[in-house]
Amino acid sequence: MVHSPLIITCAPVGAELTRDICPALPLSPDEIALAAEDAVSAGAAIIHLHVRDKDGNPSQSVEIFDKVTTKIKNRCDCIIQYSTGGAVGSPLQKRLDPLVLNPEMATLSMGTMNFGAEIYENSQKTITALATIMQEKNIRPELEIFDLGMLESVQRYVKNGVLPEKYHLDFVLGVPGGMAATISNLVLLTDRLDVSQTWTVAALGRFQLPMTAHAIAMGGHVRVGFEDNIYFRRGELAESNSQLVARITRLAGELERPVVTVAEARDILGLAVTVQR
Ligand code: KMH
Ligand code: ZN
Repeated sequence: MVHSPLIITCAPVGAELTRDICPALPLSPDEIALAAEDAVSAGAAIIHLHVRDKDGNPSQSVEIFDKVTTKIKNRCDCIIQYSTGGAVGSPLQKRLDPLVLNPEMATLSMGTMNFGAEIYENSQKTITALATIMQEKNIRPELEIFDLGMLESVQRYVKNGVLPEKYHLDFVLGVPGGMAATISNLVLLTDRLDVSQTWTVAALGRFQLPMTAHAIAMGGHVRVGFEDNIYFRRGELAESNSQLVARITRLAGELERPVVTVAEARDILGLAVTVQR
């Protein structure tokens, strides 16, 4: 695991944040594209993409996803991973809609949970519908695991042929209602995995830094960005998404995990290199 290449994902926007609490939050297509370019320059290979409408509200509009995707691609090469989670309460059809644009990757949340005061619905029907369309369109899913039971259910979907045998996971830790962002939880989760599977950690708030540091040491991959954490250090807001990515790149250097190129990330994740969408 030491010396193995590290994939950094940046989640620059999310669906929950507002400018009131995060003044540097990119919202317009140009702002999101610029944030993505800066994050990629700082070391990110994957951009986990949510988009906003002209009023800054979370949106699953195909037109906006298309616009932002084009703007990002005009600025840099990276793996664009669409959110199919959207905002809590987004109807299934809206969550599916952007997949018509054939992104290289998309997220797939693996179960229903309390998400703060709300319910984030991911029934078997929802998971199967999203996974099936991704399989049909050769879109690589990233399986979002918020709790242990979600990881344990992955095997059922593999057995049914709904998910591929080799998969990539994102352990999203620290959501109120999900698994806490602790080292022992991360060890519990990763102990259940076959070494052929790849995994990332996205930890919320103040847990982002220690959990990403541990993931780097454990041989996993990491996600940072405003969607999960808006602080650079205690009491100090991050100036930008790229500031958070750059810190991971520095940490990775110290821990001898070379940060991947985008081509290497495609190779590790089994993305078709010839399909440049
Ligand atoms: N906004 C959360 C309710 C994803 O992008 O796939 C869901 C989420 C997961 O952010
Ligand atoms: Zn997301």
